Amino acid sequence: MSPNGLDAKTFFEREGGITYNDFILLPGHIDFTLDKIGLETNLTRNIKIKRPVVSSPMDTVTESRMAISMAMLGGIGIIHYNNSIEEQVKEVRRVKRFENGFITEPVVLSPNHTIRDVDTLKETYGFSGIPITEDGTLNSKLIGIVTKRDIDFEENRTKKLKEVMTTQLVTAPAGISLAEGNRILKESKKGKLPLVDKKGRLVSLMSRTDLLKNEDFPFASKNKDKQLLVGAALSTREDDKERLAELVKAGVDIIVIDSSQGDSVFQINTIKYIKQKYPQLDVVGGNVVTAKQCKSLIDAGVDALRIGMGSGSICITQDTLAVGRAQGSAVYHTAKFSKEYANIPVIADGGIANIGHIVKALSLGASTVMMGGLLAGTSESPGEYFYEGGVRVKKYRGMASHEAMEKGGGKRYLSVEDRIKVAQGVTGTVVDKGSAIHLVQYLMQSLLHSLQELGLRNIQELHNGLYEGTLRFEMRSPSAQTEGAVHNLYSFKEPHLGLLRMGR
Ligand code: CPR
Repeated sequence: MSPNGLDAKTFFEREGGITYNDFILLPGHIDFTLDKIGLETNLTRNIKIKRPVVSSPMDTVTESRMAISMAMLGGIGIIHYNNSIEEQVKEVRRVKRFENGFITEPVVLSPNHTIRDVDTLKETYGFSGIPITEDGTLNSKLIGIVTKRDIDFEENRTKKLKEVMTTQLVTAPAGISLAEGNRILKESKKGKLPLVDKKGRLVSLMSRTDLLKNEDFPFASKNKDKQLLVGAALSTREDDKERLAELVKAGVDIIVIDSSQGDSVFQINTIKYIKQKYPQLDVVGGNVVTAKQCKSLIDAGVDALRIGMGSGSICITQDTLAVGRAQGSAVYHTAKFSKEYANIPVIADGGIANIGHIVKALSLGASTVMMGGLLAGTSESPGEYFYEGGVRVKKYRGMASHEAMEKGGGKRYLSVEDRIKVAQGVTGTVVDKGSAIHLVQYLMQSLLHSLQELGLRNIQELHNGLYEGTLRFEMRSPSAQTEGAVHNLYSFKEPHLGLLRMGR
């Protein structure tokens, strides 16, 4: 065995069925500080993002809240399609309309609503400053605002809002910067700052309570109009052409064709259709795990490929169908082929169970990683928290679990017409992980440290090292894996989430 490990070619040609846990990267030489490291990468052939992370189109992972957080951090979220066209489009629109610090969908009332209406809203939303527009909708002329002070001591709750609202308003023109808005809010000493267009119509709102929460997001993924980037999943079914048209109208930036086995005539036809009808739209094909599958989809015109079959944490494909591939081998071979054949980036999808797996996926040639389970259970993932055995959890389920298919998720598997549906995933729970913003920031900081240990300044250098043979790999025996994990402890706390784990 070589004293300095093996180059990737030797390593992956010698062994098949390599998973992320089966290998370790050997350290490089450090001659720079952390601030010299960049994480910019190609999401697709045409779209670059500053952080190599993507949230999976699953109905317990990505709707607008997750997609907004991911894009703010420099990654991207893919909105799932286990819903109606209207619902999916609404989620895409929410991301496109989002502006940090601005409430783009404020609750609005009309002058003829009553104080009781405000009381009802307060019960549901728990806030008090409500803008009043001529007809009670957004984009109508702003004529007042009703705050707590206007209605607190009013005994007659049936009184119309026009009798109590404040009409001396401090407003600002829509389009101002966050910093400018914050300055006006502070100076005005008001709780809310309505933003209006040239005709005085309400466009959005800023809130004092959000002031402190407005963090700076220097890496945010945005298009030229400063809108956040967002992707959406699509099936290969004929009736999804209508869904596609609506998603395009809503401004979606990339389409991810969601299929467990991407190398099918259905997918090839869908890719060709999209590329011909919407040539400006980037399409991610998949999922694939072999070079041959990649070739089919690249020839059809994809702009990126999604890699993984059976490695997802909720997935039972490999046990059920005996088809798939260990994720390490899948990523290495597909990334190498796609780069050499057409310089198409690949997304390592599924099986990212810890921070190290992100580094490993990238070190095998992936340009980005897609995560489901790691992001499930954050406050931005869809679904409510509940307690299981005293632990606060959220539901996380496979898109072809029986439960998700019942809601319409059978689209991912070409078995929609089947009378008996074979599940390829399970429904489970994951622990409360707090905010995805903080979690992903932690993951990205770890990634910087990891690149530094490898002596590499960016993902491009990592890939160069991979293909030039300077990045060195070594197999981990089962006992090496035990040694590399926490061991000989009765219990311990995980560093980031602070979760108590039983020792090994
Ligand atoms: P984890 O990040 O949880 O390991 O894996 C998420 C990925 O699992 C998804 O992005 C998707 O590719 C895959 N996936 C989702 N539902 C699945 C079912 Cl039911 N079966 C197999 N794979 C699934």
